[in-house]
Amino acid sequence: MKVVLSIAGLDPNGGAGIIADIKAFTAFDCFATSAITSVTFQNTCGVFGSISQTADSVRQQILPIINDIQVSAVKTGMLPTVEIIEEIARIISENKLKNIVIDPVVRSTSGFDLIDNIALKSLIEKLFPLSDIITPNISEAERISGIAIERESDFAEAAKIMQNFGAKAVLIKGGHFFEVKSEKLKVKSEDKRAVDYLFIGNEKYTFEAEYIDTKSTHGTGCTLSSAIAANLANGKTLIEAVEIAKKYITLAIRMSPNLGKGNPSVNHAVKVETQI
Ligand code: PXL
Repeated sequence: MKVVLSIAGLDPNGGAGIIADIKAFTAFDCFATSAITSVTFQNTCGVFGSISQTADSVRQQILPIINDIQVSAVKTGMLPTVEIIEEIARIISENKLKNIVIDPVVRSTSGFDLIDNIALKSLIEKLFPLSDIITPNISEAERISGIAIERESDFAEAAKIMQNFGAKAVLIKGGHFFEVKSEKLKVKSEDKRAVDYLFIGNEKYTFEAEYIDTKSTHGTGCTLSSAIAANLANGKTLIEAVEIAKKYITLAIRMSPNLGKGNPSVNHAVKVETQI
């Protein structure tokens, strides 16, 4: 059984952050381990605050795990401070950890800043060069690259900038893009597609799925990046891992238990076929 480590924030409401990651790892038969970077206070209606851990606390959570068992993949989520980011970069390098999935979490759907600008700069400089893949959504890709993503060619331009920051591969989750674009073009709801673009070197791979018209999307980003990490741990190639993770997140959204008055969480426990 492969071990995956999530280094992320705690969303006690169970939809995003570490709890989402643990459930996603488990859905792919991986053994979940975790280190908490921040305790957030939230429900499906919003994020009301957070208290960050120190770099020392994060290190003291991670080292006993990696000194004891072999970790096959690492996923990072909410990394709120420069000191935590620098510590994680040091731990990844010194211990030669493999299959590094960086979800550059910037802001919650409800508009709460999960990282400040100085920490984001450090995340780009210190962690992108250590990553096997980064998984920004459109607004994260725009903030990191400085490119306004308004048409399809903008994805490649933004990805190139992020690759130049050191990311080996870039997955830009474009579901929102088609939502916005289709508003403008007045595309019927059933014609919308949820499209993600993966850039590796000069190659672009497109992953399409049905667009599910729902507000039950809390935890989508965390869950997708964790599914990629779990599949890398299980020996899938990056392209296979993204393809399986995309199928999984589509089903997880469709099967949401619809709990809560705001944006209900996805259902991380769904199972998908992993034979490609
Ligand atoms: O989806 C981004 C995210 C990541 N990590 C934690 C969060 C959120 C959004 O709310 O709370 C802990």
